[in-house]
Amino acid sequence: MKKSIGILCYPSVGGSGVVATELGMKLADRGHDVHFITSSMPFRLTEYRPNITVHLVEVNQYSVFKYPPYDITLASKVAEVIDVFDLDIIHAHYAVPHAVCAELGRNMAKKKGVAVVTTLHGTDITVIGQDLEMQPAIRYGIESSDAVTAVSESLALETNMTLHAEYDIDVIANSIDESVYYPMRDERLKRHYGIEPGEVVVIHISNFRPVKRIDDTLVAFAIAANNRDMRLLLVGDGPEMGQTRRRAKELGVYEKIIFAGKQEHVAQLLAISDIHLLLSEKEAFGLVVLEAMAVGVPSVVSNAGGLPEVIQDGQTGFIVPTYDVKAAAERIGQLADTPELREQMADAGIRDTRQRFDSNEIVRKYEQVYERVCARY
Ligand code: GMT
Repeated sequence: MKKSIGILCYPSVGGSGVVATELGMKLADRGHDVHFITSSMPFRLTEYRPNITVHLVEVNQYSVFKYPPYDITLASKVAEVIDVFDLDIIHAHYAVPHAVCAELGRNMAKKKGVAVVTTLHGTDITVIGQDLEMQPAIRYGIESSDAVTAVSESLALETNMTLHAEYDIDVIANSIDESVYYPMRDERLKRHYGIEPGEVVVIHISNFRPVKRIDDTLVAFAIAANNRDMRLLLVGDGPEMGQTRRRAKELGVYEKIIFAGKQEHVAQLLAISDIHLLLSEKEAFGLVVLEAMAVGVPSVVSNAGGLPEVIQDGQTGFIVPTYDVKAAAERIGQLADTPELREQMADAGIRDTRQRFDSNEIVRKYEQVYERVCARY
């Protein structure tokens, strides 16, 4: 049955915002009324759909406020949107503050019987959840939700371990927009970046936060690139970027690196790449690994969090022990030296994306959760 769904998410670049926005667009395509309640326009919301409305949360900067009350303003907005648009469900992406604000908002609303679904994305548990001061808020958000989903089995397990709980969590994997991420190559763009024919391009895309272990990426690349014609394409920006540049110089690989900066359209950059590298310390799912797979770029990933649920070791990419830069370098070298292996893994990855991560199938799983929770009211 068609529903009116409020989606709370971080609108800017970041996996959880991307997943929430793409889910909202798919739900709208399937006839649901979707209301994004967020601080700015979700950046992946690029096409007009009549049944999507964006409600912006504007925080007043009164001088009495030392800290602008974003969370309270968001909760008030949730209540307003519930009442004005007769919402059935609030779907909060990321435990804090969104799950907590969803609960506060539905309590403030005049309309009763609105269900709350919370999706855990990763750092809300694996990083923020480690902060004992935040745990009561995260627990409250989870326990007051009618259903909780996590993007991988690993994250569901870690949630229960971190919070010493036995929550019943539905695991629903991430998916990608198949009209954006599909098998493609782009030789012209290679020329733009000065990539010579025969050079193997290794790509890393992230928000350059400590959890991504950029140093391991640089060291693994430096080992593999010794005596090989290779370039490292770094996409994204974040707190570790300064250190990344310094370290690249120290390791003598600076000249081999293309710093592409923060980019919203990474499919085109994947299309000029041969190997994708993600050696995070923690990674609940690794949406970018799925994006690479869909474009036909095999990944070398660390054995962290949900990454082994996305990559099938030796089939669609390689999994190496977390922090083991030598093992990562060996796998990068193996892929660089064997184009047939890259091609074989690319084909297997494209097939696997279609089989296990079909976006329609994944949206249907969320719809089943919505049906289940709405039946309670
Ligand atoms: O660190 C990031 O990559 C951003 C972060 C976020 O919260 O937006 O991504 C998390 O959610 C993504 C979407 O579900 C997952 O694919 C990422 O694995 C997860 N990041 C981490 O767990 C570090």
